[in-house]
Amino acid sequence: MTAHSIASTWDIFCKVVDNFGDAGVCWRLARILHREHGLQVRLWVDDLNTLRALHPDLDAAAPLQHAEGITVCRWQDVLPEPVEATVVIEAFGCGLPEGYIAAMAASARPPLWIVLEYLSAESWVDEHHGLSSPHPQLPLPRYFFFPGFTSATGGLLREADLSIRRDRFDDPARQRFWHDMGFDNSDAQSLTVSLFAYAGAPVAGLLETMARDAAPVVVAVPDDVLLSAVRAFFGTAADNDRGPWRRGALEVRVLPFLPLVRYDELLWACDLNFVRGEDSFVRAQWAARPMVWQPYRQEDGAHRRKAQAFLDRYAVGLAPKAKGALTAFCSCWNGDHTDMAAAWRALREELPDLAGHARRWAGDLAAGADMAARLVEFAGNKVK
Ligand code: TRH
Repeated sequence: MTAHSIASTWDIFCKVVDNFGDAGVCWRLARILHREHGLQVRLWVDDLNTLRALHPDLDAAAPLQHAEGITVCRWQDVLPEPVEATVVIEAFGCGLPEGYIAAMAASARPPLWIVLEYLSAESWVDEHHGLSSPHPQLPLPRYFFFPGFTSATGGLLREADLSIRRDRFDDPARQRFWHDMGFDNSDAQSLTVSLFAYAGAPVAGLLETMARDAAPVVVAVPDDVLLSAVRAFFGTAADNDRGPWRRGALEVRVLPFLPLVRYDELLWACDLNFVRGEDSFVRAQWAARPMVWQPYRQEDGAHRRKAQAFLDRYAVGLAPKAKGALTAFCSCWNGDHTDMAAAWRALREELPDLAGHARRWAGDLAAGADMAARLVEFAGNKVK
């Protein structure tokens, strides 16, 4: 029996801790499982407003609705019985409802319980991916599933047609994108940058540096937490002031928070992408453009180890100068208080090399199976 036929109904549980990443990853996973693997997927989310920001067709008040073939349920309304799923995904260790766990245990064929973990490039992930962690009291099989960058991990989420869509995104498509956003396409001399980051990022320093650049820089900022720092930089406090703002070589454009599918287009339309967290970080890699990552900040400093582990992997094959420029800029962006102007100059100089490298990196990563395919295979091997 194939994984496909045995694991046909999946429940995904998602709690939005903060921001968009939890919902983004779960929605993307649900979509791929349904579209590419023919699975019936129910996505339980505790915060439909956040999911709606990514997929605006959703009704944030509906207890149950269907979108793109996925059944989307408000977690508060969860009905524990009967448990029909063959596989249950607990995203990012969010826990499952007690009643649901009891119903799983009471089922004649309890579903396979998979805890989907956060992405990390650290080497320990290879050993932890796929480990069993049975429920301490109940007879329920449970496994850890770690996304990652090697063949020993769960891989990265990627739609089957993503590379083709990216490669078809040519100049006219780019112009249409900017036009749809209400802007003329920036001229060919401008460096176009998307800027998605957490509120603590050294935005003022970056914008000041870009304003002094020798060539024009166009920065697109999504309508999110960075906007108040950007407004402050341009000396405007009004929430309804949406620019565009100019200073020196710099032009800043405010973009609406885009639906998930259009966010890819923004990444493809830019020469350099600043991304954060998990899902935008992965999308920027598939975009095959130079990128600067700001990991989600963790109290114990784990984000620094994550950033280092990623750079260690990513920079393999980069010329020493480009590697040095990328490493120095990333640590400056992530708060090491070094000279932003010098770091930016070096990064800017190395962008052609970094662009070639980003393309190779995306190609190498895409040679492996994507996360949803690995998950389906994993489940197929466990559900007998
Ligand atoms: O929003 P995030 O900071 O999410 C974070 C991380 O996932 C982090 O690991 C987790 O611990 C924390 O949430 C709770 O960054 P991330 O992961 O990049 O998610 C952003 C999502 O928003 C991603 O799916 C892309 C999407 N997006 C759009 O759809 N449109 C937009 O305009 C933008 C800027 C983003």
